[in-house]
Amino acid sequence: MEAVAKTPEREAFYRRIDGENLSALWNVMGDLITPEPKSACRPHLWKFDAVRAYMIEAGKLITAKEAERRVLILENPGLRGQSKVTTSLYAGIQLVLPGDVAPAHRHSQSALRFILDGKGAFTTVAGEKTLMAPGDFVITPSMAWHDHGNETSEPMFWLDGLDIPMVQFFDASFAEGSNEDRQKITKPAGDSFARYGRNLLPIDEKRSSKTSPIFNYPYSHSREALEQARVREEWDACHGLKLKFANPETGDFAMPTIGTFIQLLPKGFKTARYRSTDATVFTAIEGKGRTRIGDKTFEWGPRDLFVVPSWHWVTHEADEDAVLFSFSDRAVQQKLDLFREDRGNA
Ligand code: GTQ
Repeated sequence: MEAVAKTPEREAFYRRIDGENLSALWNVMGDLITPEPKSACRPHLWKFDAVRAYMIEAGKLITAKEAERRVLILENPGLRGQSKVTTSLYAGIQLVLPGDVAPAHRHSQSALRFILDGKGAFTTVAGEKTLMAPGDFVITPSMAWHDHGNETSEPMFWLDGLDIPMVQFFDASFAEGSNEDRQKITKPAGDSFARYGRNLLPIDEKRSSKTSPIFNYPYSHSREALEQARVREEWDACHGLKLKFANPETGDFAMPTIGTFIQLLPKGFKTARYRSTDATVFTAIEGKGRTRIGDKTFEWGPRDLFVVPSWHWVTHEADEDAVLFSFSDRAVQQKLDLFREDRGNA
């Protein structure tokens, strides 16, 4: 849209109304209502090994207890200083060292963990403790008590994804700490999965939470699902083979505010171009390849992380069998009738 011409009379008028906390729509219309998404969010890739080295340094500088959470935030280069990986989402890398206690707290923000490195550290969520391994997708629902620890002899690194900017946008943040570093464990290990993860659901149960009752989706299961489906060789041109993590009670996304996905790109596969309105954070679990986002190409291997902004054309190419985990705000956009995608001609 073309800028409205300036005249001395108009300028004087703008100054007068400015004092009354008023402004003229016709000067800002084109920035507010754009013909297609225009985002400050930029494509970017973080090499895990580089982040890992800084995390080890952070591990010597501060305990998990003092930090509350020992996390380095992945800041989108177009959104620096805002603790955002995309306009609506937060991402960070968390390190839990042997003996660490990340004390119990709870907050309105929902969190996902995607385990990158290390095996056997735990998180306790709403009274159930779960041990985690690489590729596991773990959920902390809104307002659920959670504390993390590591009783193994090796460090654990995971990707944190939270809806912090969304909650900030709505001014809806509540948080509290606990007097106990570790919450009481009130449920046997595996309880949630046994009740909800086996295509069985407790009858007559009134759950009000919109978050999946399964809070650890183990990688062994995700990988097996991909491997089983691959034998049919029915590849999606844009995605290879892509599955969403689902809430078994509703079939909706596992989290109310964040959509999470796992996808297999077989060796040599090159996807057709695709774009969507949900800016997406990706990390590789297995394999290596490259992703083209707009006019930039990023080479990735295991544990590297990259972000695709809204409405940027993206193609992936795998040099060997590759598995990608990703998350976005699609869960919200779809509920609000805002989600759009474009499969090119595929
Ligand atoms: O583990 O509870 O990356 O509360 C940011 C905020 C992790 C957590 C983050 C959090 C957490």
